[in-house]
Amino acid sequence: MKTPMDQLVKALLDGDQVQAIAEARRLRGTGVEDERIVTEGMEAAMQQLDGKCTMEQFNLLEIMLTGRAVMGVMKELYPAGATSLRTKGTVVMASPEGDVHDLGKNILKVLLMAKAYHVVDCGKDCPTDRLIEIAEREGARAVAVSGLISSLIPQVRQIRDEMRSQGLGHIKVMAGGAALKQASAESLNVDFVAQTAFDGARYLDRVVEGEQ
Ligand code: B12
Repeated sequence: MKTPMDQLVKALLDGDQVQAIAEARRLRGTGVEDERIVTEGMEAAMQQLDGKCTMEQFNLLEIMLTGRAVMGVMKELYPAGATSLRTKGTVVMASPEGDVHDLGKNILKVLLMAKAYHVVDCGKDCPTDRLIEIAEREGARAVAVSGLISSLIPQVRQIRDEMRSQGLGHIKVMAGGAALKQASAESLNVDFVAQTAFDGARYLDRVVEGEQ
């Protein structure tokens, strides 16, 4: 028998945004935490699309419909206006140059905004220079890089050194996304590698509280 979480995954894979939102509401109603809805529902659904998005196989419509349903559920969980006026600090985020994946980054953005961070989103396919320039201009507390393409790891490794050479070593560098989360912070030359968006948010809270 299908569990309520399976029903959410199915609705997402069907690209049925209305049904997905209804399933997410139902899960919440039974006390399931948002974190589980995101990681066991949304991430799991996208994971199942893995085989449909390789160098050889590419089912764009199906992937896009699921992506749209995922963002619909995020809006339901964290509706606009949920952010408080108080801000804990600024986070500048991007997917690195050459990477057009942005669903994970967008989930992180919604989550951080709901947790009272001021987020400046440099978008996808973002050159390192631009990311650093904006981080400096915005007085960022941290930069968040979301990477899903493994060949871009060398680019990610350079971010912290570039920032240090420009006197911006006080800005934390946080990485996440399927290609980066398998690596250690040391090997990526970053301050923190997050397994999930929630993991990243908890790390930022520790930074703000002065524990990291
Ligand atoms: C959806 C998808 C696409 C969509 C992207 C739509 C979009 N707007 O993002 C489209 C169809 C455009 C696409 C394109 C391509 N894709 Co694609 N894609 C995927 C797929 C199926 C799911 C990715 C996803 O959205 N996951 C769901 C999100 C929510 O998960 P997530 O990113 O990990 O994010 C979570 C956490 O990691 C965290 N997080 C994410 N980032 C960050 C950052 C920080 C700082 C923090 C704290 C947290 C955090 O927050 C999220 C919630 O917890 C993956 C398969 C997979 N297993 O990942 C392949 C995959 C990533 N794609 C792949 C490939 C090869 C491609 C293409 C090259 C295909 C092609 N033939 O052209 C192109 C890429 C073009 C380019 N230059 O970027 C490969 C990458 C291989 C590799 N490791 O290098 C994968 C792994 C598929 C595969 N098995 O081959 N893709």
